[in-house]
Amino acid sequence: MLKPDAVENGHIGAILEKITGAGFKIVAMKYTQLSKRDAEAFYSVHNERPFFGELVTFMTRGPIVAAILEKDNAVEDFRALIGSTNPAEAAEGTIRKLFAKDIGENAVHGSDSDENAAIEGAFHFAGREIY
Ligand code: 3AN
Repeated sequence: MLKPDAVENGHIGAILEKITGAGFKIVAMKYTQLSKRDAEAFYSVHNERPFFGELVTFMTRGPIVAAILEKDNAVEDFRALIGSTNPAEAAEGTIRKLFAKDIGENAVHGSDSDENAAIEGAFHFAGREIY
């Protein structure tokens, strides 16, 4: 997902260019906005964390871009491309270093495993929207 901060700041095009330039193929994509219920479900693994309310408020405050990306070693390579969760700790040239403000508003989400990528892809897309 390109998160609400990335959309608000006009970074959709630049971030997608980094993603496709790194060899990822976009197999599904949409511009949408999460409801409170959507965000609570998507981030349910974090529902005991102190920042959960803040995370849900942020993720629902404006539109996002959701996408499914395909590449060999996609999960690991995408996490390398986006950089650390906290942009202050992200490597130079990573998407979060370039486009994110702080650990809460960090521009992009990437799945942390193939299993979660399948769950998260199905959260956003019907089978006929995946090419
Ligand atoms: P990542 O997105 O890099 O996998 P996670 O899974 O540790 O990071 O965190 C999920 C989301 O929760 C992050 N994308 C981030 O926006 C948010 N988050 C993590 N830690 C904090 C924090 N200390 N304060 C506010 N938001 C946080």
